[in-house]
Amino acid sequence: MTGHPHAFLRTLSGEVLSPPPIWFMRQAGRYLPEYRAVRKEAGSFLDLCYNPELACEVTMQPIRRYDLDAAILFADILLIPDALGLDVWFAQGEGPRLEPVFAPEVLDRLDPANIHDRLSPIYETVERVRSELVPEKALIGFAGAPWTVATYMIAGRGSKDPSALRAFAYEHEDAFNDLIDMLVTTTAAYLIRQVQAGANAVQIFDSWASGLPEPFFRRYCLEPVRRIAEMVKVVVDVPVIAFPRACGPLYEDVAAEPLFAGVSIDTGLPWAWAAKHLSPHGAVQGGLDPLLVVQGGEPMREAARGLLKAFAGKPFIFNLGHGFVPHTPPENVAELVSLIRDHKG
Ligand code: 1CP
Repeated sequence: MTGHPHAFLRTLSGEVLSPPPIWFMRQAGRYLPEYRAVRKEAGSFLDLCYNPELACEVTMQPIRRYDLDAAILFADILLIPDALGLDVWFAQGEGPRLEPVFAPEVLDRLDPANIHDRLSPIYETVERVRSELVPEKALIGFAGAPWTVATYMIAGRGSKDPSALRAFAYEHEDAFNDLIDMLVTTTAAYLIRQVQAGANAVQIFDSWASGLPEPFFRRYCLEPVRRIAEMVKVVVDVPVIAFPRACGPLYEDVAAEPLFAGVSIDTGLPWAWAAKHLSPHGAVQGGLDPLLVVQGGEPMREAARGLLKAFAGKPFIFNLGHGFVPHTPPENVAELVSLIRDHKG
């Protein structure tokens, strides 16, 4: 069964739809056999990101399989450091690696002036996807939030212990502020180009926004993302979704920011709290534990029904609290989608 036309964008403008629109973080990726086949053909992960034909193909795969309401551009948050001139590579089975910014001097080498030279294939992917996708479905552009991208740049990889990164920010405050500013400007320019190429909304992923002191969160997570939204909206008129993963009660301040049409909630945020404190400010997206989809069966169905109930009567976009993991069975995803589509609320 298909969803409502334009359901994703309508929900972001405050409309309440039942069933709600559906898309999933990491809906394209290793859990799909058709993705693994294209990934093999492409060579490295970065080769895939920078190949418009193949990146368009993997963006479309989950739409064809599940008839979701929105496609998300296939790319990665680390393309910005790559375009700035930092060495970025993806070690097989180990996740991303970057040349670490161990000293502020490394930042002097970065070149924000020419990022579009490197990123132009991404804009071509957006154009291709937009022309393949039916008009009733949305295309989501995205980028990483400055804080999250900075954590990878400083640590040289995904970081289990973000305290070392705060130490860098405190110790080299001027250099760190310059880095955040550079990421704000380049990310806004990157998102504007994605929208001009055909993206209908943008999401900003702040995956490492948890566990920060409140003033630090406001200064380095909320404020830079707010500035990006402001810069984007001066040029193009699209809804912006913020995903400050696991920031707890600070979600309320993020949701209250009028520049964000919606917020994406993580796996740990209580749904009743979110419905009460976030929904009055706009659309809420997300929430389902991606590991329940690995498991499937009644626990998955029960959680999905609970999530629909928690946000009944509110503008809500069905999604996960974080991305699918590689061992997710695709048939569980199919079952989840049909359960939501058949829901009468
Ligand atoms: O081997 C492979 O094929 C690479 C696996 C993979 C994929 C499929 C990576 C490496 N990135 C992606 C695509 C990707 N990354 C998308 C595409 C669209 C979709 O959702 O379908 C998006 C939106 C991202 C965003 C991204 N990359 C984030 C933010 C969301 C999140 O998961 O928190 C982050 C933190 C990254 C960094 C990154 N890139 C790849 C991996 C495995 C990671 C995370 C590693 C870590 O936990 O540190």
